[in-house]
Amino acid sequence: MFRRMMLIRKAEERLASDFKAGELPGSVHLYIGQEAVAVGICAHLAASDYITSTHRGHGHYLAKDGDLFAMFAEVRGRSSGICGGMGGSMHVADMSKGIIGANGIVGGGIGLAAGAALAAQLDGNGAVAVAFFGDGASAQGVVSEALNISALWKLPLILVCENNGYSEFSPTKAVISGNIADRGAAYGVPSVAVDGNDIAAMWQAAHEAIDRARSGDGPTLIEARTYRFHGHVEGEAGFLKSKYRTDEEVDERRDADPIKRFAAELVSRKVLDEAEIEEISREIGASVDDAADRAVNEPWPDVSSLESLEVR
Ligand SMILES: Cc1ncc(C[n+]2csc(CCOP(=O)(O)OP(=O)(O)O)c2C)c(N)n1
Repeated sequence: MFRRMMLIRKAEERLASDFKAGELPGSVHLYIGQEAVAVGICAHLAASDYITSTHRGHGHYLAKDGDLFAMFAEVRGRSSGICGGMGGSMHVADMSKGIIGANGIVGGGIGLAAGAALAAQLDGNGAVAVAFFGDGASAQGVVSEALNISALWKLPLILVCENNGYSEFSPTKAVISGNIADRGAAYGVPSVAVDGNDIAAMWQAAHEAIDRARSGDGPTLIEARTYRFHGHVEGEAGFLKSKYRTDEEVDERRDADPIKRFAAELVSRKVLDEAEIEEISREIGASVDDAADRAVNEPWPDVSSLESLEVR
């Protein structure tokens, strides 16, 4: 899990620098700071399980074993991208691994995950579906609909709300009433608020929820409280007239960086020492750079491929 979190961090740091260099078409929303959520959940999932994601989807994709090179190629819009270069950053998907897709429509993945959970139930194959969504998306009506129908039909669905404190440039408290985790109770859905920067807590909450879903006991709502260290979207400083959060706030929250915390825990339990952590970081950084560099010179898609586009 530590390696997977590090992979997401390094991949996104590379995307940040490629974006800054003006090399990436379209907008890029980074997941840096939220890695423990995707990894803690996906550690329990097989390729036959489903996830749906958001506009901030690289972390979910990589946590569910999405191919690194195909992601970089996709973000660059190249034909070897995971969606043939036609989806870009906000639509990374790989059906063969149950990654039903990132989604530019806020809340757009929630109904899809409920549908995948129904399909899994009908197939009787023990698969589960996880919908990742943000605190802003929690105000979308589809959350209520998914809670209702999944509770009624005992669908193997796990709703994971990543409350990172902001919906675009609005603080959560300005747009969301009450506690998100409390909303499940109205539908009889077991719900829990978790420290989303604590990998052990995330793993445990996921274990319980996924076990419940696989046992036929229905859905769970997990509110993972976390924080994003980057902007809502890369390059936002260039168009925002004023700041919506202070540098001091971001710096303070860096103390709870999920990777730093996990590393400290591994060192204190003598699982790894500082030098080994440094080596893992270097090694993963090198493999990320290799994949990203290879994507740079990949061919653009042929326009004619638009007519036969299919997502694998
Ligand atoms: C249906 C819809 N409404 C509005 C938007 C514009 N929009 C894009 S991201 C975003 C904020 C989403 O916030 P949240 O769900 O908390 O996710 P986060 O960005 O924090 O990961 C909004 C309003 C959109 N893409 N889709």
